[in-house]
Amino acid sequence: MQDTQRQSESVHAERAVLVGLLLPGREYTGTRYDPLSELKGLATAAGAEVVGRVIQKRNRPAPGTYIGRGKVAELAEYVEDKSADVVVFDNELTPSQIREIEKLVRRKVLDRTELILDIFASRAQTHAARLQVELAQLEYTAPRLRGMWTHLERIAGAGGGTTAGAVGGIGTRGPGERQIEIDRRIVQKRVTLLKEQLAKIDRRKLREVRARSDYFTIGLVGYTNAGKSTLLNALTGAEEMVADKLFATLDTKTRRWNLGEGRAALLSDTVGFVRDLPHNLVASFRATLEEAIHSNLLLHVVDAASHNASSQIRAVESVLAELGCQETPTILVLNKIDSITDSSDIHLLRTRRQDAIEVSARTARGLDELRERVVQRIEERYVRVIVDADPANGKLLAYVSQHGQICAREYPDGRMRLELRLPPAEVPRLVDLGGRVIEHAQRPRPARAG
Ligand SMILES: Nc1nc2c(ncn2[C@@H]2O[C@H](COP(=O)(O)OP(=O)(O)OP(=O)(O)O)[C@@H](O)[C@H]2O)c(=O)[nH]1
Ligand SMILES: [Mg+2]
Repeated sequence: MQDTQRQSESVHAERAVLVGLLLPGREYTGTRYDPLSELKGLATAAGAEVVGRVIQKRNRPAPGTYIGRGKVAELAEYVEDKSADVVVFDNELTPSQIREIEKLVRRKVLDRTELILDIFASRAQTHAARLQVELAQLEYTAPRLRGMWTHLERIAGAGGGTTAGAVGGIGTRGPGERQIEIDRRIVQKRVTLLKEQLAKIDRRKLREVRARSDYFTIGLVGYTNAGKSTLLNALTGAEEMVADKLFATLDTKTRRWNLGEGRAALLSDTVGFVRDLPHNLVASFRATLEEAIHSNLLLHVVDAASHNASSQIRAVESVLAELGCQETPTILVLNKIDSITDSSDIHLLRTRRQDAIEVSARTARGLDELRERVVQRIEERYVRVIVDADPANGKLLAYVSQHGQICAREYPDGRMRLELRLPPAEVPRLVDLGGRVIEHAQRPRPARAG
């Protein structure tokens, strides 16, 4: 019934059993009601059919088999019973744990990181995204390559025509099949090549992002499926792909957002975050996340209808910290306010995060208020200045682009006149650099609805 080579155009619906370990005090972190609900979402996103689940409580992970030998024996029977093809663990496993569990369960075993990498591999559309995913997969898998060899051989042999014999399917997309034939040195070469190519893309991306410094830039960040793309569309009239699936967006899109009164900002969509986002993936996706890293302001979009909103917020905040964005001003945007239920986390968040703003990207509720809040943030940080300078004064221009935004540029009588938004503290520097300040609003104007 199963072929050993996966057809690239078909997503094989493998039968998956999910396994979670509940450690003391860590019970139900991530998911208050169902500790495996997110893993289920991930497995489904990868194209698998979830046919069963096993949860084990232990004081600490067992070094050899993670959930303990006795439990693995039970798992082996359970998996047989359910005719499952693959077992997915809700955490990272060491290569030796994977080998050991596979030996006992006689099925392909994946950990959470491999599953996430696999979804990314199936979603990557552009050249850059493909390179990024391939690098992350190679880096995660290369140290396990030996395990990979024996494991694929063993599984292919051991299965003997049963469903367990399938090689391919989830966890083997992208460079997986290729690795069977090649040796570690070739992988290393490929990793080096990919890194070079990605570094080039990174540099190009950085130039692009820097070139936008005339504008105030805003990054949409948030957990996957929170509604970032929907919000981008609602605010800017764009038509980004929106889908009720995890990681619908892998490439950043930037659109102009009209804030009223002639003001505009650039709004960028980003890849969704997830709890324990694999480190390699964060590193590989730096170019994509560059928009967020260099934004003047972040909108942290939350699915407030979810009962996991609080833990998703924490997960996103930790990825932002990893990217070095802790200092970037952020507005917490509680989205999907149109579909909250009794179990939604919003009730808790309303008291804990009073700075947050409630919106519905779907019904447009709260979007005017969001825009006002953004305008207010911009005006709090920046004053409006009109400055006159020599058109050849490159130093002043460079300084201004780095520290503020140029809103308008005119050339009356061979001079250059700039309308700027600049942090108040930077204004004296304009004079030092040879500019003549014509107009300078001392105090930020109160925000008005645009
Ligand atoms: N009820 C409701 N659903 C929404 C709202 N905003 C977005 N959605 C739905 O949530 C799902 C995910 O929306 P996306 O905009 O694709 O989410 P995203 O954050 O871009 O997701 P990724 O790109 O996968 O990280 C879609 O089914 C949207 O229709 C909202 O305000 N209310
Ligand atoms: Mg999206």
